[in-house]
This record gives sequence, C-alpha cells and structure tokens, in this order.
Amino acid sequence: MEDWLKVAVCYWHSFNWPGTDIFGGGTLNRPWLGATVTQAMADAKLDAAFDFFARLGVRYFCFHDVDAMATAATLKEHDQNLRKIEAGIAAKMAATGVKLLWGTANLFSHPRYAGGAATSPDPEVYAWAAAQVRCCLEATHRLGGENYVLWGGREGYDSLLNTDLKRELDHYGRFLSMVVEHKHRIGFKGTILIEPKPFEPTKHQYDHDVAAVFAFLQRYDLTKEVKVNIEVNHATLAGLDFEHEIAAARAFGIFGSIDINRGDPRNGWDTDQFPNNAQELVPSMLQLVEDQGFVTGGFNFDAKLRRQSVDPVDLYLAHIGGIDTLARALLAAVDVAADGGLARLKRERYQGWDDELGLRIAGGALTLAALADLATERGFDPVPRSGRQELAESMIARHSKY
Ligand code: XUL
Ligand code: CO
Repeated sequence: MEDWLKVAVCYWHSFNWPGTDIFGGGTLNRPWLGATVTQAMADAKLDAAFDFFARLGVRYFCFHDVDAMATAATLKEHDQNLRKIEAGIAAKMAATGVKLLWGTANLFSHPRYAGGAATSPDPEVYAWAAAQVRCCLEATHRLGGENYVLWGGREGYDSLLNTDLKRELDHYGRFLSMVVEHKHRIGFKGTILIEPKPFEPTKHQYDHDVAAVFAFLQRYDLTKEVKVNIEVNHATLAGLDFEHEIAAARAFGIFGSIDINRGDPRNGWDTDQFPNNAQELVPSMLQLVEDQGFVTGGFNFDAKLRRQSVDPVDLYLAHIGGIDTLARALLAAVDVAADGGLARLKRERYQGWDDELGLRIAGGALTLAALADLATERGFDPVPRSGRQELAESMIARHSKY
C-alpha cells in the first residue's frame, strides 16, 4: 500500500500559507512567515516541515523554490538562497529518510509574472523564468527528486484583445523544449510533468486539461518527454471527472502523477480540500490498480486547511484523514479488480471488436466503401444491448465498504 500510494506532503500550503483569502489575512500560526523571509525564517520553516513529515510518517514531500528559500531580489541571490536551503533540505532528508516526489519553480507569485512566465510578452521575464527553472531543476536533481513539475501558473490570458495566442504558445513550446534538453544535459532521470488547469488565476490557462496538454505536446514534439500531473480539483474545474483525466492520460501514454486535493461540488474555484470520500476515488484508483501503481508519480496533497483550522493538530488530522481515504479507496479498488465483474462487463460489451468483423475494421483492412458494401450485403440489423451502467455503479458501491 505504501508503495502504491506514495503519499507526499506539500511544503507550500502546509507551511508557507498563513490562511489568507481574498477577504482577509492569515489566521494560522506560522511564525516563520513574513513579507521578506530571512534565512533564519526559512530554516525555522524547514525545521517545522520536516518535524511534521517525520511525525506523520510520510515518505515524500514536494516543494516550490521560493516557498522554501529566503527572499531574493536578484537572480544571483536567488541561486545562492536556493542553494542554502537545498543544503538544509538535503540534511533533513538524510536524517529522516523522507524523499522528494517533485520540485517545482513558482513562476506565478511575484508581480513580474503577472503577464505569465513562459508566455510573458516580455522576453526578460521569460529569461527570469528560465533561470528559476534551471536552478530548481538542478536542485531537484541533486536532491534525488523523482519528478519535476511545471504548473503553468499564469500561462494563459485574461483577455484575447491584448494577447497573441499563437506567439505565446510557440514561446511556451520552446520553453518546455529547453527544459527537456537541460534535463538530459544534467542527467536528470526523473519525469517532467505538466499540471493541467483550465483557469484561475487567468481566465484561460493554456494547459486547460489533459487533452489540451496532449495536443500541445504533439505540436511541439514533446509527447515522449513530458507527462501530466493531474489534480482532482483542476479536473472538476474543467468540467471533467478526475477519472476521465486519468483515463485520457493513460490512453495518450502521458500519465505521470496526481495532486489528490479536491474541490467543493458547489464552488467554482480551487478550494484545495483534503480528500474524504473514498468511494468517489475508486474509479480512479482502479486505473492505478490496473497499472500496478505509479511509475515515478505519487499522491501529493496539494491541499489547504480551512482558515478556521487553527490548531497544530488540524494539519495532522487533515493529512491522516486524507491518507486513510486513499487507503480505503485502494482496498475497494483491489476488491473490484479481484471480483472481476466490472472487467467482464467491459470485455463483453466490446466482444464484437475481438471477432472477425471488429478485427478487420480496427486493423484498417476495410475502406469506407468496402465496409458499407459488407454491411449492406450481410444485412446487418444490430439489436440494442444494455450498457449495464447501474450494475457497474453498484459494483463500485458494493465494494466501497472500508
Ligand atoms: C495550483 C497548483 C499548484 C501546483 C504546483 O492550483 O495546483 O500548487 O501544484 O505549482
Ligand atoms: Co497542484
């Protein structure tokens, strides 16, 4: 279970977010936070984070560069400060055995990125982003990170009236190619992952969903190099089911990792809540069972506490509840797989495609005209057959007993 679930705590929401929202300031006690973060504050945050990881007993964490390091004004300082905290992180990892699921550069918080990073209209901003990614990718590599994530924080637009979409996509494609080329140059063996999200903060994010990301990767010839990190809440914001995004990524051969935080069914924004409904996750977990676990990915809790969860124990309760939910979903999914009923239902539904006619069509042996003639000559009169959806749904419900 531990190997298949590969649970990671995220540094930023758990230790770098004070509980602010658009209407109010921080509610959580995070004494190491401030407008300017000194090295001492960054170190105190690091102590608190690894103390938490170790007590909780998780094996992985994820971090953004600027959320872990001391504030930097210049790129030179950025490099130095990231190296300082990297040394601290490396020491903590060695002492606790906690590993790095992925690192990522924050290319969205600083005002310079208001117009995007790799899609900025200003090439100097683009260059800043490239420098940040180089530093963070190299740090992730040295820390033994298993993946490197790019969430296109502000890669999109608020208005097409001032946006050259084609140009921005070309710049973004070039950026990603440079990242991939650098990965190989330094010998990083982890997976490069893009995290799809349809909107927020921009009105339209280019990495809208798995299908849009795949089209983008095809266009810039990157389908062999880049996979996706799928977030539950981002899927639902796109109007898609989480399990759909996983199925699409697996179909395209680009499934990588998961951010397991969910949204609220009645809110249209990214509430980043801890998962607590195991049954809802079973159709996704079942796909993980079919794959026998992740290749390099895992489950990152990219989740925030609620603003009123002000006690230290709340951070533990949130993660423990989330991990239990994943474990329950996995147990149920394994039972669904072992039962075999659902797989049989699917197999029987497509039976015709394993017979002579289906094999000839799918194998490309027939033209449209040949197929039309064959259907006419043989006098096909297919009888409607049940899709057995209710039965399939009750199989999931019946096994969700943990
Ligand atoms: C934002 C989001 C990010 C990425 C990492 O919605 O999910 O935190 O996971 O940058
Ligand atoms: Co995320």
